Amino acid sequence: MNNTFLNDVDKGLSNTPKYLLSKYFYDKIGDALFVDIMNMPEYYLTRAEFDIFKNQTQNLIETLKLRKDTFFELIELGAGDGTKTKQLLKALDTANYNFNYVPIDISQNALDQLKSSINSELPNINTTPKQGDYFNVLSSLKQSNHPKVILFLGSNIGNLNDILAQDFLTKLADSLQANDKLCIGLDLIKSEKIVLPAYNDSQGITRRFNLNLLERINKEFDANFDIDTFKHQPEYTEDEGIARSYLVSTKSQTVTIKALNKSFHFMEGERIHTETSRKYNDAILNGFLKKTSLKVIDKLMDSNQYFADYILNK
Ligand code: AVI
Repeated sequence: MNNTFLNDVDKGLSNTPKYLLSKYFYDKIGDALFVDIMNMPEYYLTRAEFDIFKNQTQNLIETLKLRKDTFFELIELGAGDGTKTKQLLKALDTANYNFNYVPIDISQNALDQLKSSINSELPNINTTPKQGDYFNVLSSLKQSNHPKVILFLGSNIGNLNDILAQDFLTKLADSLQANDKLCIGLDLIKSEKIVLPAYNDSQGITRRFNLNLLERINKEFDANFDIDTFKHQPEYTEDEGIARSYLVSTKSQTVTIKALNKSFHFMEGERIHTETSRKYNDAILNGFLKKTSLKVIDKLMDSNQYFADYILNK
C-alpha cells in the first residue's frame, strides 16, 4: 500500500476546501489518458513546443551555447516519451556533439520505453536514465562536474503552485554550477478562448483523466466514490493566468475510504480542487528568478506565440 498517497488523500479531503494533488493522476491509466490528451486538437501545448524543437533546433543549440569540443550532460526532468527532445538529440548526433543524455522520470516504465526507442532510432546516443522524483534527483546532480544543460519542458512547472515553483527553481539553481544552462518550457498567458478548451476537450478525455483520480482511490484504497455523481469542472481567467480543475459533487453524499476507516461528506455542488496549471509571461518568470542565481538569456516561441522555451544561464 502506498502510504504517502493515502496520507495525502486523507489530508486533502479533510481540508476546507477539499483538494487532491495532481501528481496522483499518473497511474498506468492516467499516463495513457495524458498521451491521448496531448493528441487532442484542443491541447495546443505539446504541438506548440514540438514546433519550437523541430523548426528552431539550430537556434536552440546556439542559445544553449553548446560546444563540440566539451563533453556535457543533457539532463531532462520529467522526460515522458521524449518526442520533442528527439529533435534536439538528432541534430546533436548528426553534428557529432559529445554528450550524455540523462532522462529523469518518476515512471520506470516511461524511461524503459524511452531508452529502447532512442537505442533503435539514435543508436550513437549514450542514454543513462534515472528514475525518481525531481526534487530528490536535484541534489544528486551536484555530484558531477561536467557542464550541464537541464531540460524542463511541457509547462510541467505550471502544475506547481507559486510557492512550490519558487522553491523548485531555487533548489534547481543551487544544484547547478556557473554557466550551466536550463531550458524551461512554459505555456504563455493568453485568452480564455484558447486555454479553457485545452482543459475541457470535446471528446471528454480530460474529464476521464480528472475522474481517474477517484477511480484510483476506489481501487487502491477500497473507497466507494460513485464516479457518475462527480462532474469535471475546469476554470481559467486571463487576468490571473491560472487554469484550475475541479471535481464537483452533483449531490449531497458520503464516501467511505476503507483503507482510512473514514467517511467524507460532500455537499451538493461541493468541489475538490484537483489541478493547477499556471500560465506564464516574462514578468512572472522573472519574479521567481530574481530570488535565484538564474537569468533569462533567450526565449524561443512557436509560430502562434502560444508557448515559449526560455533559456536560462546560471
Ligand atoms: C503535465 N501538465 C503540464 C499538463 C497541464 O497542461 O497542466 C497536465 C494536464 N492536465 C490536464 N490536461 C493536461
